[in-house]
Amino acid sequence: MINCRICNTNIEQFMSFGKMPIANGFLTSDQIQNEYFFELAPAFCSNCGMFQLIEQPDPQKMFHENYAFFSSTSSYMQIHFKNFAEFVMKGFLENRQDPFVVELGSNDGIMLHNFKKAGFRHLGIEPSVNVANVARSEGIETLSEFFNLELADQIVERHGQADSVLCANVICHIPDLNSIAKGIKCLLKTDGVLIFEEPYLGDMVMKTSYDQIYDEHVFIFSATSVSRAFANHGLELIDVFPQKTHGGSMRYILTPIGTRSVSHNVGELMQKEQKQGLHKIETYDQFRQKCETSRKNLKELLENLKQKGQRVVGYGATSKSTTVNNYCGIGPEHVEFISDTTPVKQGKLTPGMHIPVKPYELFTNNPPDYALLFAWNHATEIFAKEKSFKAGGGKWITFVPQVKVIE
Ligand code: DWN
Repeated sequence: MINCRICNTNIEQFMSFGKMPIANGFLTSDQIQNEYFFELAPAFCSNCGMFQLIEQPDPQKMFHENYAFFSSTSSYMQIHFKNFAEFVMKGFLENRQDPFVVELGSNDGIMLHNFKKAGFRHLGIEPSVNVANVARSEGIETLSEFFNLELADQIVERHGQADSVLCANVICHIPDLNSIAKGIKCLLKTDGVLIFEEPYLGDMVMKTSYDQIYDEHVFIFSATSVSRAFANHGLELIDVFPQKTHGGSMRYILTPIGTRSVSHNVGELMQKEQKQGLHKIETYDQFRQKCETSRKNLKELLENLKQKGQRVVGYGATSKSTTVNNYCGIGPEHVEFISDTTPVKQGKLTPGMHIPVKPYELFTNNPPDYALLFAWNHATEIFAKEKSFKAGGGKWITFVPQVKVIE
């Protein structure tokens, strides 16, 4: 039993995915003996509605100078962040005097570069130095530090308060959400706006996309949990916009309480969450059963293909695939290698199960019989790019929402 990270109520894990390594901890063979593992176990707090991990490794173990995920590897995500930036500029920054935008977890500058191009004052906060350096090389102002109240004070002193604080796939990574919310409240102008988007609990439960659960994602949010967590710090959820990215995300808009009217979208989404049963612990028991079924089906499918001598290659060495491979027990005996376009992942082994990660060219030069789509959230972009794989008789395997071979 532990206490909820938000409201301190006693909570218990409803399942365990077992011992897990760092999701982005791609490694060389000489690092295997010192590989770090922790127990990946989620819990749901029925008091404040927060879905969370019982244990999360230290941030320095996950985000550092060798961080392996670069947002700009997906061309679809580049378009998404251009649209996100325009949504903010048009909807919240027009007619403001020299507005200042801060992005927490700005990665390689995929979103901020749009603000820079449009001449906005901007600042990115990105603790992983290697990805931050990519942004800096493009002239995007970036600090490599972990965001907290102290840093918020320093930013305000140096640049003044922000008109807009933005985050994408970041807030759900930070365990001390209460402290982050305090920092954001301090950083934001009284008429400023906090906008962030994250994988959505409703989608994860509906699609059994349990691979959203890994070390970095200490929370999986819903409108209900976001609204309650930020209200404690004087920030009000005033609007929500569903997003297709990362397999189903939600964009949340928050402002200091009472400064803007609340859209009907918020109440409607919360009602939908009740109907889906996101507030009930039984929902998570059913989710656990579906995860177990998914694991059984995927393992059986891969064992069958192995017996038939079929070649299976993974597509996209995602963070999410670390959960799938370690939970299901999928190793190099099932998946020959995983193809990935990210140079720092290539030539390494996947965390925990040690499947080799190889350059994309090895996939195209010698296509397998089956490609296991770990980057299922980028399926539209990938299927458009890989028409010749299918035309040549190659088949895709997916596991979200169900394990199946796409004929
Ligand atoms: O929250 C997070 C999300 C936003 O991004 C982070 N904690 C880490 C990361 O999670 P992920 O690794 O599961 O994200 P992706 O975007 O699903 O990763 C896609 C992977 O697939 C990358 O390594 C790039 C690779 N890829 C590829 O090889 N060919 C991607 C595409 C689109 C491709 O065509």
